[in-house]
Amino acid sequence: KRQTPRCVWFTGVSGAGKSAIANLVDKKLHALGHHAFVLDGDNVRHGLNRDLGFTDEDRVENQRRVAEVAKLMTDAGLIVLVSFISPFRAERKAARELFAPGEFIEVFVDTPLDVAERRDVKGLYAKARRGELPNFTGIDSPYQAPEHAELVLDTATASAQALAEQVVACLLEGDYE
Ligand code: GGZ
Repeated sequence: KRQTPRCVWFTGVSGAGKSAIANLVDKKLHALGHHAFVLDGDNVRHGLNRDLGFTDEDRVENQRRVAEVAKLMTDAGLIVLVSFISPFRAERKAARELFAPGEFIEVFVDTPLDVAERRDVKGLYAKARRGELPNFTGIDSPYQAPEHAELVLDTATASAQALAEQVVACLLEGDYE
């Protein structure tokens, strides 16, 4: 079985469900014998990018480094699952341009801001509303939704499991022909 290296780039607001879906995709890929890896804030922002915060400038640099790491990982043959808010269109485009056509799959985890804020699993939106978390995405920092994502996941109508299946099907398309 041949594995096609790919960069699957999840984007969406805080609490959209990006990491939950990325981790399910990771599990499913491993079960199918593929070698995948999740890059997210938990394993990047505490180490490689611990000098970066949430100003526009720092987010741009965060995206740039993550894209370069993802490129190295696909060069090593992996399927990389990138899970960051990545709020800026220009930086997502710059990431895409590092990869060969078809290698980069942008996945918009399309949870409306009001839904994410109502869930507020980590209480971060409430904090941001109180002014305790400056530059919070959707509150006082922009989120630019993708216009040409390969996949748009509607988290209102499908379970994380079903959405993860959809991602796996999309990214393995052609691999078993
Ligand atoms: C947005 C913030 C902020 C601010 C801390 N704005 O829901 P989470 O907690 O686990 O995911 C969010 C994460 C966003 O980091 P990213 O590296 O994905 O952002 S970006 O791609 O824009 O660089 C949230 C937490 O960090 N967090 N402060 N001000 N999210």
